Amino acid sequence: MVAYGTERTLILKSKGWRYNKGGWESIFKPISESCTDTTGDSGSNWPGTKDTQVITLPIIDSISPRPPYLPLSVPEDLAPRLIRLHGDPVVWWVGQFLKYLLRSQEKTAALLQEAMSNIGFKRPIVGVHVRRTDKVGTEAAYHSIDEYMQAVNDYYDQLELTQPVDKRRVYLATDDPKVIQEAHGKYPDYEILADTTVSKSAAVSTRYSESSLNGIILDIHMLSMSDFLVCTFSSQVCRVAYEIMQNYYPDAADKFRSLDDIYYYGGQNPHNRVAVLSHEGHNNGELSMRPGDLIGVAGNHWNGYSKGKNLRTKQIGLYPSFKVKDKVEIAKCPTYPEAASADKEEEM
Ligand SMILES: Nc1nc2c(ncn2[C@@H]2O[C@H](COP(=O)(O)OP(=O)(O)OP(=O)(O)O)[C@@H](O)[C@H]2O)c(=O)[nH]1
Ligand SMILES: [Mg+2]
Repeated sequence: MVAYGTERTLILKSKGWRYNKGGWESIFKPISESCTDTTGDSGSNWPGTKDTQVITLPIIDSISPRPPYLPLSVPEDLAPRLIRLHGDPVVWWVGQFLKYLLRSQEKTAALLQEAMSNIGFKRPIVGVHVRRTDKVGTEAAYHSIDEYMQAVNDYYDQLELTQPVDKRRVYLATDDPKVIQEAHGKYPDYEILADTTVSKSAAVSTRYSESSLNGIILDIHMLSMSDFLVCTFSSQVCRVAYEIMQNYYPDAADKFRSLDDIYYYGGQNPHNRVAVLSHEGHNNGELSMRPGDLIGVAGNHWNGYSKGKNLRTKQIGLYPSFKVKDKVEIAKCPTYPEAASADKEEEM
């Protein structure tokens, strides 16, 4: 996104990465075929100047100063159409970058193809991601398999109102193989597709190996190909599947149920909502607001209430989720007219 915002070429320094020493190109197509070298006449750390040839960018959390086009922003030229057509424009926008970045090398494409047919991937299917091991108790709370399956059940109950469902099918991805065993035992009426070998290899002690990397790539692919996602958005694994999913539908903003966080982009700029209806807090821990107030997002309790901070009054509290709408952040970006005219020529 910074490359897009500054009209620069992105060079990804991925050699020696913990998940794959060989680097990005052993799995995905290179980001550029021709511009791969970071040597140049001048270089500096972000932000540099317009004339600096090579700029080194840290991870998103450390980028300072913060350019306006970092997530959750969408580019100004696309914003009006995106806001009209998509339930969460920024997720679509992030998905566009993933669509380009995650172009598989032939070997990777073959792996995905083969795994899908081997496991019998078939619709309808709900992708369930159960994140355990290092995550639970440190970065996220524990959720039982029953909570996930309740959400799966709700999805299929609703689907059955509009079409017959031959089989309630689930693709289960998890870093804990015990979850697969438990799900098979407790939910015999469901067709549960899962790969215990992949799950075993996701153990913290083996996850930084080649076969485990293939496993997580596979799981994310299957999750993204599902009709609906049930997971915890506190995990990047499910958020990235949700982002990729946006490439397969005009608007897949509502095709998920998260048991914890709302969608976020790790390291994002502040996320605000705008009050559309007023609310009186009445001293019961609820937030007071007037239409037009900006509400800083603190989370959704998924019971009709969300938590936030009224940026006008500084009050923090719960408010009925339906009384606000998302504030879509819009950033000025280059519009790449030369790319649009190249498209036209191709069409002719
Ligand atoms: N195969 C597989 N591996 C998983 C799954 N969930 C988690 N993992 C493993 O756990 C790792 C989690 O990634 P981290 O390195 O912690 O990356 P992160 O971006 O912090 O992701 P989260 O911790 O999930 O938010 C993945 O890369 C996998 O190795 C899963 O459903 N299937
Ligand atoms: Mg992690």
